[in-house]
Amino acid sequence: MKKGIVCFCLAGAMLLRLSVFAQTADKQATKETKLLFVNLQKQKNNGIMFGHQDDLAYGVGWKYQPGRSDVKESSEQYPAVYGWELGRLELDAPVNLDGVPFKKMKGYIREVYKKGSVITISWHVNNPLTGKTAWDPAPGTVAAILPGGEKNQLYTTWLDKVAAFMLDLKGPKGELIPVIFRPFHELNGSWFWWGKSHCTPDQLKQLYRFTETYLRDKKNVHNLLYAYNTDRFATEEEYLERYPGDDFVDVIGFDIYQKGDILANDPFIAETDRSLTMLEKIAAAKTKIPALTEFGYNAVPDAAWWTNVFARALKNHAIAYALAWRNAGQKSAEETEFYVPYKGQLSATDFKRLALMNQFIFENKARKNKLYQQ
Ligand code: BMA
Repeated sequence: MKKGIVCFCLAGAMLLRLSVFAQTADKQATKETKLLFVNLQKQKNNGIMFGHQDDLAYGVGWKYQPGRSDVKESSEQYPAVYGWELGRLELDAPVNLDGVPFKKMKGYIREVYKKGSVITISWHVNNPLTGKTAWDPAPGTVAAILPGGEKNQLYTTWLDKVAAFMLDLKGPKGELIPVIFRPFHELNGSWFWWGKSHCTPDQLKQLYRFTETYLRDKKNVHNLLYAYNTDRFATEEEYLERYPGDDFVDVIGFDIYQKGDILANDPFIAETDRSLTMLEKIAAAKTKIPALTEFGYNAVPDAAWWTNVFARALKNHAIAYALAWRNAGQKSAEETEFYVPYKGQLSATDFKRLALMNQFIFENKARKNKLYQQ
């Protein structure tokens, strides 16, 4: 090949790489954050990373025992994605709304980053207008925290705490650890104060943009990828109704849970499959990363659910990851909550089969993908 052509090709390749880099919502994102974005885009075609909320902190029947993980104990492998939750950080509480100490959480985050796994963080933020929980849908809350609103100042002090948390996450070389931040999740439902019935699409978009701009430009937080995420949805229009814009989003996803007995298997497969098809179409058009941001079937009461239902629902899809919700265990005399099997649970053998499928990526394979490197 002639020298001129070589130069031309090299310049082209560099431009192409830069243009891919430029797609993170935060144009000043750290090198590792931009690399995570680019690498997740590529990796989604080679398997779906399996994730679990609060995985290392507790499981069914245990809490804070080093090395333990229900995913590891039932499948023999650790997850590739770890979900954590900031609710109550805004109140300066030492533990989050599910009792996880923020100090321990930071330790787990540093530990899994070193192993090459991915971190995503949600925020069931209290209602800034009433001081009650995220599930207090007092009318006018979103309007009250937008600029000019009576609680805007309070809300920014809460964002200061989120910023301090994110900026305290550092890797071995002092580099900031990239996090997929997922605020205002399930925003087309009406159970949270930022939900559909409690604000207009425009107000939600403004809230999302304000939050991101504040963290990025006022607080200099540059280690975040932003995840926009709905609950179940029926059409692309519904999905995008409250989308804050391509310049504010890196990951797009939705949350879906199977409910009822195993007769609900087929509808769950069909709906998940259909929704993922819509999600991938939107992600491709916008060059965003598609992910299943939360899923689960509480107490997994079907021995073959993992390979027969979950793997089938995701079979024709190229998404970056799927995050199972938390293994809270026995919450009260009447209520148990867990979404991945513990050792010996009814679906554990089948879950182990899932962890061996090429379709899924657990910690060992994720490490080889070197998601934070060029
Ligand atoms: C919900 C439940 C709650 C928990 C909340 C925030 O879905 O698991 O018990 O407090 O998520 O993590």
